[in-house]
Amino acid sequence: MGQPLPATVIDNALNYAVALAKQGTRGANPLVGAVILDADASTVATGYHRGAGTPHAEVEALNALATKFPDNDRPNPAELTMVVTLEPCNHVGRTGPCSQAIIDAGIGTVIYAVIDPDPAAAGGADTLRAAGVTVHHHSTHAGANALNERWSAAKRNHRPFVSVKIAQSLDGKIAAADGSSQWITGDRSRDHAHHVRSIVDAIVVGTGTVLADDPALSARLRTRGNYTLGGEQNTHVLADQQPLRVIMGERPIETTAKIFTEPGGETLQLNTREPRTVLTALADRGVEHVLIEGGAHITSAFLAEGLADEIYLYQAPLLIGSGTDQAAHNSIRSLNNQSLQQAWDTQAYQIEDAQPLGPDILIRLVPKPPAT
Ligand code: AOF
Ligand code: ZN
Repeated sequence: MGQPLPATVIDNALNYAVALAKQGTRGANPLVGAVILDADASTVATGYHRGAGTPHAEVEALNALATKFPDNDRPNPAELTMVVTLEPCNHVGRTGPCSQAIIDAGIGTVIYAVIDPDPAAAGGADTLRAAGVTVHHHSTHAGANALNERWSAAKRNHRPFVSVKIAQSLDGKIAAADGSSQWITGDRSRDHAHHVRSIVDAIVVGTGTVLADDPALSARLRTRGNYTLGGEQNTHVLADQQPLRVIMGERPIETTAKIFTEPGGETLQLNTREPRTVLTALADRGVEHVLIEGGAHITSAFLAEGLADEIYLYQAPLLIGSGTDQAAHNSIRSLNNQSLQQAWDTQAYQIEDAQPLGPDILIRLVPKPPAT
């Protein structure tokens, strides 16, 4: 084995791996990037995890390595170092385990930045060491540590990762004074939203939305593939898997509602309006990723409790205005911030990505981490 790589080389490789990771889709799984370096510290292969249900970053990087070099001209794997933002997993989930794939490939050294917080997947570093791989935990990379803070917190707190969808007019309305709400955003936005439905485990709405809109809450993709969920084209679709349909709230819903009669996932009514109670109940059922689809009171309740891990904001180029009730049909209600300072302290977000969708624009936001 050669000399250990200098810390600056590892930091640079992790910078690259973090940038790659950000091209993935947030959700049930963390964002993960992997870079393979040769003995001269040159990058020979890279990979990142696109999202739950797709190969892990390490496997993508190993596949890229195998593709790049013909069998008879492959670098000695014992001299290669894999630098990865997250500890390689040790379990068979939807895929995996990465620890075994790395051992099978004969990689000599693995450097990882963050310990896997998921008890089901943890332990990869020990498995690698036991198989004779040199393993270092490089814990000081700020970018890698920040990458999945929200996902890690969700895992630690036994709750699903929470995505919130808001489709609104320029003036932040989700319906007009007469109650009409279909349609504010265009076809491309609605297709995209169906794609998001296809990658989550559950969709949550309030009884008010069911009574007002009578949604089917299924994932219906008119066009498949070519959707940008992360930074680049991400074509994975968990197509045949329909999300669980969850109604929260106590108002009775007729059995003739589309949520019960239209094809889709199982429908569950939880007689509570408390976001944490709903999330715990869903985690107990194995739900790892939920999409909150409104209405305004439900969305606001999740936002108010700091439970939105990411927001999909579909913004239409339309001014709706209001009737006599200025606050009617606002996309967000009842956050009760009394000052701008309080809003900045509790409800500040940062843009991860923005893309035009026909006449609309989709903005993906994540909570701004508290200043350190
Ligand atoms: C890795 N590399 O790129 C990712 C990891 O259901 P699975 O098979 O996709 O496993 C999901 C779990 O694996 C997830 O909760 C997290 O602990 C880990 N994610 N691990 O080695 C990756 N995405
Ligand atoms: Zn893995």
